[in-house]
Amino acid sequence: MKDRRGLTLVELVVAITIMGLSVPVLLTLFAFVAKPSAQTDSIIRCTELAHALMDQVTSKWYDELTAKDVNGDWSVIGPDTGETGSSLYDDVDDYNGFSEALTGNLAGFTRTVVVQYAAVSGMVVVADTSRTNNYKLITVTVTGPGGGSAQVVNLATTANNQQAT
Ligand SMILES: [Ca+2]
Repeated sequence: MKDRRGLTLVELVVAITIMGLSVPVLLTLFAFVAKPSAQTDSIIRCTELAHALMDQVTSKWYDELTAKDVNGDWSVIGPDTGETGSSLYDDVDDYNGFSEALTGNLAGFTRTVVVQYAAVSGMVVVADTSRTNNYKLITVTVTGPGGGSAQVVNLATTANNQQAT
């Protein structure tokens, strides 16, 4: 015959005590598991924001000059005269030193850009101060809340001067 009696008070107190002790441990474990997920989300968002800015930068001309000057140089890296904001930038190196802290639902994300002339030798790209090079190395870095960050690197060439602004 089956025993159909319920829990005794002692059994109930023991069960509540065990649950009381285990719930904080489970919550701590959940927070430990959830944290990498939040960081992963932040990294994904950083990567999206970096690519979006890189697309904006590489949509511009290779250089302010349409051809090298009489010395065989392209223009100096950085915004040109009168280009006081990114809405006025018309070539990729104007973005060198660009930095913005995003607002609204993207508050906490910061994007920065470094542009430098580069030399290409085989499969190796290195920064180079010579303005005669036909390559500019663009590095977009995004940091976000929760420890996320992403960096996207691209190489602009004189082919960018074939694009419309
Ligand atoms: Ca410019």
